Parts: sequence; structure tokens; C-alpha cells
Amino acid sequence: MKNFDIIFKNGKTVTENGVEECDIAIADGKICEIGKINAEATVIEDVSNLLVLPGGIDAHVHIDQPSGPDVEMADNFQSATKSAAAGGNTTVLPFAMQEKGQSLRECVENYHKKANGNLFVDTSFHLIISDPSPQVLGQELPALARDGYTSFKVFMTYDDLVLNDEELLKVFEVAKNEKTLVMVHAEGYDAIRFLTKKLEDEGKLAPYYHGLSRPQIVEREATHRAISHAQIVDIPIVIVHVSGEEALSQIKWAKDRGIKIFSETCPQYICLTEDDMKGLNMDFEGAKYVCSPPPRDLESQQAIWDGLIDGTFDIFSSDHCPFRFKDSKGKDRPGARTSFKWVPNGIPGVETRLPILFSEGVSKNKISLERFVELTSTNPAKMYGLYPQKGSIKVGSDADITIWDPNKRNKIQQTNLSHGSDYTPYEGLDITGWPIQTWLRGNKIYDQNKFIVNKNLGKYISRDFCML
Ligand code: DUC
Ligand code: ZN
Ligand code: ZN
Repeated sequence: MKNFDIIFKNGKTVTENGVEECDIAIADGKICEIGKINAEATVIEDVSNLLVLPGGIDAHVHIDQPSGPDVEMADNFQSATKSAAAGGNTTVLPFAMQEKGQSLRECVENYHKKANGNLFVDTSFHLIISDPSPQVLGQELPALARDGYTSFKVFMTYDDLVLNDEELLKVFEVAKNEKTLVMVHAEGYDAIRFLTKKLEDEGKLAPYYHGLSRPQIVEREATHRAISHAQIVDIPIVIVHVSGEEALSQIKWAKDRGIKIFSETCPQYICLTEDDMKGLNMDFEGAKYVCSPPPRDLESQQAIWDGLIDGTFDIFSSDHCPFRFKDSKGKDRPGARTSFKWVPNGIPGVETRLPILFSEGVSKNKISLERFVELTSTNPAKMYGLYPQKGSIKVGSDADITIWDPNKRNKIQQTNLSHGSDYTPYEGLDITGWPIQTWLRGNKIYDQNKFIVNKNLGKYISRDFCML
């Protein structure tokens, strides 16, 4: 009789293709058999009445990125990946952010130094291109693409990151030649600067006005421009963190014309609104919710749900970008109380992404279990070249598995989270359905609120090309 390392018995296994009652056998970190299994194993895990899902893949997280003078992100690689594991994830894709004038290779090496030995879950880097010099476009980017860095992000706003239209087109052309995928932060720089100045001149300085400085029209214009540029070069791109109906309408416009555009949305666009940025009485509490694009209104939340339900969105990521609230190196950095424009942009979310979509989507019967898995694991794996090693429960895939209790009720509370931030924007949200165990390549790393291994078992993963 065969002898496996682990057999999961009697669970309901969910893949993008269906739900099946079956056992799963694991050896050497890989899934070996799926079905009715009569064999021996070192560990038999009875998962009756529980769901067995492929480990979550959060394809959009920011970890330990420089974020302005005297500002520090709340998570390093240790705390962010620990938090990811507690939230049912087995892989995260953070960014290696190039600073202006910096060699891209040197930038990547620096991020490897930060990550090395500090990973609780598997990890792979997207690149952020802020300085598309001839050296970067001609040599570094092609060489890095061939080394498995097969996706990069470009920004259409922010003083230190913005690329002009010609630069965007040049980056897109390298992506075409190297078959890599470009993620686009679509918000128009000049319009934001214009609106910010107007608001400041009118004395409108509280965190709430962050939202008014970058309304949906700014996102819609940039989304259309990015799509047009992608069409000129003839490449697919990913419009990330889509916040509402206006940008979504441009994605639908493109898809209706057969233009290949991928899109991503995030928990903040189904759970938060612009009113959260008002805080208690237009006060600094609102800074807890400042992120870009900003949360919109209830109609936009509905539009985002429609896109999640009808298949317009390809992936659902957290855009985890954590800062501490009570911290002069975080949300309360010098100047932040004098104008919204100095409040660091971003909120924590890697640990709460999966419970939020499960509870709001699956438990409330808006999306199926299969669609949940597709949005949070299978499509991120396919889009960013990790499939079939990751993103599904298949013979031969890594045994990255999350065990869910679909009936477990919980409230999101800062005191129970493992991230480095000192707050969660989702405090008090009622959740039905919770990830109770996380297994990375056949190792149980998290079980019922406890970390089982405190060794860092996560590995850096070199990626293939987009296969969606
Ligand atoms: N863009 C992101 O993707 N994350 C946080 C802030 C931002 O502008
Ligand atoms: Zn962005
Ligand atoms: Zn982001």
C-alpha cells in the first residue's frame, strides 16, 4: 500500500471548475492523488464539513516600499507574509519598486535581501518602473523578464512615479517584445494636481478631500488612455484597483471591441465608501481610509459587484499597503494634518481579503465558490505565470491548501490580526466563513489562530508568462 505524507479526508474540494467530495493525498509537498483514497499516511486530516480550497494568491501587495521622506510602511516581509498566511494565503506578489535613477537589477537585489529568510508564504516580485531610461528599457527589463520577473507596474500619477504617455508606450513596447504583462495605475496626474490645488486654495484640507481630488472621472480618463496606448502597441494590460463604474465602463468598452484588457478590484471598493474618509466629524480619523483610487459610493460598490458577478473582473487582490495610524512615520506623518495630500496612500488588507470576499460574496449568495476560487487563486496564478504549480488543486501542483469553515462567524478586529498596522479599516465587519488552516507545500503553517511553524518556509518563486 502506498504511503503518503498527508491525506485530507472527506472534505469538499473547490476548484475553478467545480466542487467535489473527495480525499487528497500529498507527498513531498505536491498533490499526488485526488479521489477516494485508501492508503496510509503519516498524517490523516479529517476535514469533514469543511472546504478544501487552493491557497489564496494575493497578486497585489506592497511590502517595505519606500513611501516618501520619513514614512515607513507598517509591514516588513516577515509580518506581511505572516499576516498573509493567517488570512488563508499561500502566495503573495509584492513589488520591487525602482527609484528614479536606480538600476532595476540593483533594485530587485535589494528587495531579495529584504525578503530572504523572512517569508512565511511563497513570494514573487512584480517590478515598478519609475525611470524607463534607455538602459532600463534596452537591457535591464528584457534581461529581468527572461529571469522570471514577468510583470511590471507603471503609474500615471504621483510625482516620483508618473510616466508620461511616450514613456508608457515605450514600456508597453518592451512588454510586447518580452511577452510580459503590464499593470497600470490609472489616475491622471495633471487633473489630480489641478484639483488638489483648487481644494487647498479653498481651505479644504481634511482627509475627506483626498477623494474629491481624484474623482472617478480622473480614473476613467486615465483608464481609457491606458487602454488606447495598449491598443496602439497591441498588448494586453491589467488595470489594477478599479474603484467604480466609470473606469469599469472603459474596461467593458474595450472588451466589447475585442481588446484584451484584464482588470482587478479590491475589498475597499465593495466595503468602504467616501464617507469613511470623513472620519468622526471631518477629522483625521478619515486618514485610516485614504487610499488611491479612493473608495467611492454605494452605486459604485454595486457596479463593482456586477463586474465580479458577470466575469468582467479577472482577479480580486488586497492592494495591501499598510501604514500605522498613530505614528509620525505613518498616516500621521508631518504635514498630514495640514493637507490630505501628505497622508500616505494605502490601507492594510492582505489578511482580510479572502474572508471579506467569501462572506460578502459566497455567504451572501452573490458569487459561487468556484468564482471565489477563480478570482482569488486560479486567475492570479494564470495571469502572473504561476499556473499550474499554484492556483488549483490538481495532481502535480504544489500542496498549497486552505481549509475553510464556511459557517464560522467572526468579526474583523484589529486585536486578532497579525499585520504590522495598528488598525484595520474593516474593524467590526461581521464575517461568515473563515480560513482555519493554511498549508504551504504540504506544511501546516497556520491552524485556528496559531502559527504552527515559526520557521520561514516561504520561497521566492520565479515566474513564467501570462496564460490567461
Ligand atoms: N497604488 C497602489 O497600488 N497601492 C497603494 C497606493 C497606490 O497609489
Ligand atoms: Zn496603484
Ligand atoms: Zn497597490
